[in-house]
Amino acid sequence: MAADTAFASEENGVLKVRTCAWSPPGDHPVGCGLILHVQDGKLVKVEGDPDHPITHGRLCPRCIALDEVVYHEDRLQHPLVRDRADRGKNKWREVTWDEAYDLIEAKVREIWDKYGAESIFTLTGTGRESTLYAPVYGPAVLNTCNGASTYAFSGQACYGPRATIANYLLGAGVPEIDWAQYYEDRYDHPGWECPKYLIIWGKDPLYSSPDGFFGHSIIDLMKRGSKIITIDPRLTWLSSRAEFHLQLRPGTDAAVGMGLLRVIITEDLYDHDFVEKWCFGFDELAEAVKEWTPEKVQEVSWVDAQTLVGAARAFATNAPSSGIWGVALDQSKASTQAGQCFLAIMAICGYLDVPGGIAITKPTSFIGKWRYEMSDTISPEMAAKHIVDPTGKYALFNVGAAMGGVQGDTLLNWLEGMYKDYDCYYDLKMCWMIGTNPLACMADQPQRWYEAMKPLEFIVVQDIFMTPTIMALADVVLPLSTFAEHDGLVTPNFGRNQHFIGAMNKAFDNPNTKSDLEILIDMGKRLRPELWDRFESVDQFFDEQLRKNYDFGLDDVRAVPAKMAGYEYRKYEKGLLRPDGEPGFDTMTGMVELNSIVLASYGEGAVPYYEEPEFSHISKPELAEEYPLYYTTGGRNISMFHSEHRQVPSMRAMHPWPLVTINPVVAERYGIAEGDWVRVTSPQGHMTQKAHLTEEVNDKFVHVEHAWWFPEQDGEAPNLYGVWKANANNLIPHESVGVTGYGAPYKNGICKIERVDSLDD
Ligand SMILES: Nc1nc2c(c(=O)[nH]1)N[C@H]1C(S)=C(S)[C@@H](COP(=O)(O)OP(=O)(O)OC[C@H]3O[C@@H](n4cnc5c(=O)[nH]c(N)nc54)[C@H](O)[C@@H]3O)O[C@H]1N2
Ligand SMILES: Nc1nc2c(c(=O)[nH]1)N[C@H]1C(S)=C(S)[C@@H](COP(=O)(O)OP(=O)(O)OC[C@H]3O[C@@H](n4cnc5c(=O)[nH]c(N)nc54)[C@H](O)[C@@H]3O)O[C@H]1N2
Ligand code: SF4
Ligand SMILES: [Mo]
Repeated sequence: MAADTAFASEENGVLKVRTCAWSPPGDHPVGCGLILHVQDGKLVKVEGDPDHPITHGRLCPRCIALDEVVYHEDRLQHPLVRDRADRGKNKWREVTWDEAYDLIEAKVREIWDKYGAESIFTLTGTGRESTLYAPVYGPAVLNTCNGASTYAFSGQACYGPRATIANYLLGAGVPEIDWAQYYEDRYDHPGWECPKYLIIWGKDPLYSSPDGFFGHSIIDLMKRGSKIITIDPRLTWLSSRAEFHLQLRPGTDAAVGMGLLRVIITEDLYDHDFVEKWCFGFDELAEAVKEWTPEKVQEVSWVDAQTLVGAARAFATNAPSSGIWGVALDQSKASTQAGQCFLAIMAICGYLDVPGGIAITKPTSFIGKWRYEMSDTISPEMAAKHIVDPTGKYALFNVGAAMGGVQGDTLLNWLEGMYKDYDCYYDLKMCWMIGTNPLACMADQPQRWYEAMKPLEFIVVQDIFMTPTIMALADVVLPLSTFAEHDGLVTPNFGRNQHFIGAMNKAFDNPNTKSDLEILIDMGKRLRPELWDRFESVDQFFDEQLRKNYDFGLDDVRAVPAKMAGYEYRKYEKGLLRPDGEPGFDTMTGMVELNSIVLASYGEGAVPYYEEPEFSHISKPELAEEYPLYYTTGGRNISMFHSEHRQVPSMRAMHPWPLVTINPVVAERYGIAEGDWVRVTSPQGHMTQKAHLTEEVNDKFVHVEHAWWFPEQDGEAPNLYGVWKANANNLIPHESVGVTGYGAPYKNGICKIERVDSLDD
């Protein structure tokens, strides 16, 4: 590492390298500014970069503990291989990179010849850095139709639903609050206004900083006067400071959304001018929400009628206001309807694309474009073999959803052999996992996934640590470099609403490890040289992608803490959203589609409607007698990113055990005290976590943490680091998804609880 670059300087033998964080270790593309202090080639200190225009030096504990990850004794430092017969056993052999690559290449060629490339699939996870490159491994390296963005995820219950709905209804990328994120001078930017109210719906951004949204900016906005409306079953920190907390029954978001819309419409609080000029289908929407009186909403969702009315009035009559919708909306069968409500509220109040409102951009990014080009490299005959549900379900996935990929429930059914009698069926033989640990975190019914993946002939995974999934299933493991050990670029919101581009600058070497992009290029050259031979280095790759799309290159991005995107308001009036340059939105009608012809064409409702969650006291009253409580799962905590950080000492010290949060009144009813082990059972399965008694949850539901495993326990099968014991996804039903195939109930179901003696009960 040279000190004479725009992003590094040396002081008293300490090299200070400016960089933007992403992953590994896991994170979303917030791209927080860091100064990494390096002495004798070793990371000695992590500091926030005060000049970074978004984070201004602020960091959360996971980045501060970066050295504990980099130098952890369990860190994977060599490629590992194991005989297929030894899956589940700790019988790894260290090999060189070339040996690992030779083995993978030979096996892929054998599978291509024997079974066809369609028998290979890739799996990936949430928006880590790998998210930019993982979708390319399938089509452009392995030559398969079953690659791009395939997840072991029932209902693809994260981001895909929201991205798709935004695409169809607004013709735009993923909407964000206008938190002045596009400007160097941020909150001082001329013309920017502070939102008066913020609806924070099914999201807890202070802990999650999701997709590129710097969660702490909510506090910045509150300090500048923004008032808060939360829609959340839990009394979160933000709910406790909110003007209105709509404490709903998990999974009833569409009812609350229609209730809010009804108040705004019947009390004539909406923006007539915007609705007349720019919205399609207002009358149909008004008709659809008519029956959702505050009283009816209260009956269905348990949200107090007066709180609902107050929130709707405050939000609609205080322009500009804004809002964000979180993963809780994706994680219910009714994700589409809830999303329709969110976007309709923002649209009819006139808050789209105005200062202090909802920021929208075209869903394009330079890396995204490259990704789509590279995904287009399979033959039409191969593309025709793409796995879809042969019974004709999930029509949207048959034509390609916004994020592509094989629908998660369909994939499990396919692996389990459910479609064996259909002409289109073929056996799957190989899987490559890039940035996912499905048995611990992503997969519903994880033990079914485990059994279904076992017969595969060959499984490759890349990671920084051993995981339960790797121990259970992998044949080859490739060790990854952390973001401090490689070069990269950070693209907030994955290019679907990108407020800056940040340079991730390598601060020190770890020669035994590689990044996702380096592995991609290496394997691409071996397996499809015609696509990859022209890439000589990672720097050349980034520079080329940038220059194709902007008037600057890699050095220009590296020269600044963050290259800001700038923003133009009211693009729909100026012809800046549509490819034809006409005013309006980039939808079929040129308007915001409150009545969605596209959704209707996929068998969905054109306007929102309410459907009970599949497992509730209303839809299954008899079952609910046995399972009298609701559960929700997976609220994020600051020291862990999904299944990661369990082996990082200071992060684990902050959160030593998986916690099920229970209201003290309920706990007393079941004889449960703080710290007791509690078994939670749903109609689908059970798991055990430690009781934490708190009024964050009311007396009708509990909150269960997700993605727990125990790196300190025996890793070999059947224990697999205790991955089945506290696994929230044992509770989640398979194929309880929306009409389009999107949305699954990871955050709403029914359960019973009991005190048990240990984690093993
Ligand atoms: N019950 C319940 N389950 C849930 C959720 C919930 O709320 N409740 N949330 C769901 C959601 S929203 C999501 S998105 C999924 C997430 O699920 P996944 O994305 O599968 O997350 P992890 O299980 O943590 O697996 C990621 C693995 O990638 C490794 N890794 C980290 N950084 C990188 C990188 O840059 N490149 C590569 N190649 N690997 C990396 C990590 O070490 C880790 O082992 O979980 C879902 N599971
Ligand atoms: N530290 C950390 N950060 C993360 C992650 C992580 O694992 N750790 N994961 C990343 C990923 S992949 C994602 S998708 C984002 C997610 O980040 P967020 O969108 O903020 O999601 P969660 O924290 O899972 O849940 C948000 C809120 O939804 C509430 N909720 C639960 N059920 C319902 C419901 O039925 N309706 C409504 N309206 N609310 C409900 C929960 O109580 C919680 O407060 O975070 C990302 N950031
Ligand atoms: S949000 Fe936290 S963990 Fe993520 S990059 Fe920023 S400081 Fe690091
Ligand atoms: Mo997610």
